[in-house]
Order: sequence, then C-alpha cells, then structure tokens
Amino acid sequence: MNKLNDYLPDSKLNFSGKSLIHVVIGNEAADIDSIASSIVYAFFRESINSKKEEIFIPVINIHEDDLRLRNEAVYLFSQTGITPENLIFINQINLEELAEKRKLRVILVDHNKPTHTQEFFSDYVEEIIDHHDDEKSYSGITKIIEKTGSTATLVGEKILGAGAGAGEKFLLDRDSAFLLGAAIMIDTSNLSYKSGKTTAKDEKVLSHLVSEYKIDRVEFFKNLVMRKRDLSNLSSRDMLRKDYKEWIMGRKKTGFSSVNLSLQGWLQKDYKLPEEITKYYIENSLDVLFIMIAYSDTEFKRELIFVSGDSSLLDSIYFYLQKCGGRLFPADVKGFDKEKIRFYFLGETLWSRKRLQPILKDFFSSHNK
Ligand SMILES: [Mn+2]
Repeated sequence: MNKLNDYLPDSKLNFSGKSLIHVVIGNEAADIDSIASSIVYAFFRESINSKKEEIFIPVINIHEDDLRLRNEAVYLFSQTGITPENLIFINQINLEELAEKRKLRVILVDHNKPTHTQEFFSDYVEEIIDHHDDEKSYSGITKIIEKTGSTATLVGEKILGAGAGAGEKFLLDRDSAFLLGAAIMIDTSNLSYKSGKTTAKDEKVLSHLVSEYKIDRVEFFKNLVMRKRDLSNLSSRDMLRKDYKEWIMGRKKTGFSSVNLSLQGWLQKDYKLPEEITKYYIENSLDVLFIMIAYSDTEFKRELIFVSGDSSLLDSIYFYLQKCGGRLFPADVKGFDKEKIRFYFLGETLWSRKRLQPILKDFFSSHNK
C-alpha cells in the first residue's frame, strides 16, 4: 500500500479482526507533531509489515469531538485529503479491552511514558520515538529519544534512512511528507534558531521533504500559523483544553495548558477569564493548574498563570521558579482571588512546557506536603 489515503480507511476498517494490534499513539495534547508522527509512523510500519495477522494503526489521543479545537490540524487534513472519519480517535477504540485480551502492543511517539490515565498499557509498550526528556520508564525496548525540535524529524529520519530493504517497499508519499513537514515547521517556527528548538536534524529532514515533495515552505507555514492563531471560535474552556497535559508530580496532580494568546488579548475576549480558569481547575480535580502563554507582538513573549487551592504551595512554586531563573513579574489583572490564582510575565522565554516540566518535577518531588 503506497498511499496514506488508502491505508487510513483500510486500517480503521480492518484492525479489529487482527490477532495483534500495534497502536502508534502520540501524547494527550494531540498537537500536529503527535498527530503527524503517529499517522506516518503507523503507515510506514504497516507498509513493511509482513505478518498478516498483525496490524499497525495510528490512534489520535483525543476524543473525536475535540479535533475542532485544532484549526491547524483541520487545515492540514484538508490539504492532504485526509478525512477525519478515517482516523481512529481514542474514544473509538477500547485499548483496555485489547490489553486484557493480550492483543495490544503500543508504540509511543512524542512522549515516552504513558499518561497516568493510560497506565494500563504500560506493560505493552514495545517502542518509543520522542524528543522530550527521557523519563526512563523503559529499558530493553527500541527507543529513539533525542532532543530535536520535533518528533516528526525523528520519524522522518528513520523512514528516509530505512535503507534499501524497507525503501523498496515503502516510499513516503506526498501526503505523509506534508504531515511530517507541517509538524517540523510548527515546532521549530519554520527552522528559526531564535525558537531555541531547531537542530541540524530538523533542518536536514525538513529540507529534504521540502525539495523532494515541492512544499512551498513560506506559504504553507504562513497558512498553518494563521489557522493555529485563529482562536475566534474557541471559548476559554476550549482554549484551556486545546493543548492540555496532566502529570502526577511527587504527590500532586498537575495540569498544564498551553495557550497562544496574550493574557491581555484573552481578557479582552473573555472578561470572566479568572472565573473560567478556576472552573477548569476544579473540573479536572487538580492540585495545581499551570497555564503557559506564548505569543509574539514586537517580540516573542511568555506569560505564566498558576492556580491552586493551596496558597502557600503557590508561594513555594513562585520562589522556586525565581530561584531557577524564571524572572517572573506580576501581571496587572484585576478582580480575582490572589490566594488562588497568580498571573505573571515570564522573563525566561526559553521555558516552554517541555522545558518547564522537568524543573517542576524536581520541585514537586522534594515538596512533600
Ligand atoms: Mn512534540
């Protein structure tokens, strides 16, 4: 099977009849990197799979209804002719049942430890491709964990370098190339070095995809970013849900939302924002909710909000982040409970969620209250 758009409906139709199902799954935020990496890697593995009773399928790690929150993904699918109905979303497959029937194998992409709600498939992880800090949950399995800008870079590198044996059976098609290319562009701001994320590998893989598949790098990136920034159809709750991850850190349940709209712009859009944030914190039964804001006006900026019912914990987090060089300054927001929510400008603009997570993990592992 040489075409992604033949493979997707076929795999969705046929997987349940197989005796062993290899699920390629991205992280729960389901950004373009997670989506593209799982789809293209599953397609590649299935194309070189010779065992008829087994199948490799991508699983998108969000409810099918939540795809609409990701305008850039909807756009990317429209450009590649992918019909969302042909994808398998997490609510459309019973992984727990497959695990119980011993029919499940899992390949993690764009994360290297199952989220705490998916721990039931921990024992079935057979392979990892990721660019986050290695949480060292697995040894003795095939692992590619490298600090590239994008997991799609590592997937692309593996496929393009698969060698003659695989190469004869599998040629990356245009749609797959567009998926990987889009992920690398978004994650590295189109190979900008200012983003602090671009590596030589990202550059190499994207350059190859761009020239081989005639991708208009400037135009395509511009269109993706335009869709990603268009938040007009989203409520505050939608924005908090759109790119959300949860971790158990030490003894605390923490949530991390990433938002691409300035605090000022967001407050203009929704004057009840502090209330909506508090609601979201309660809805997810969290100990702490972090909201990481990133946007550009004259330059790239970050803001950080944290929320907890425990105000002394908020103080401790603040002091710890300052100690680590965060350079936090209080933002001017009125009409909210300072004991429960803190709004800051974040001077250290290199602190993405990916970088902040290990810092906070250290904090919570030594904070035993
Ligand atoms: Mn990623």
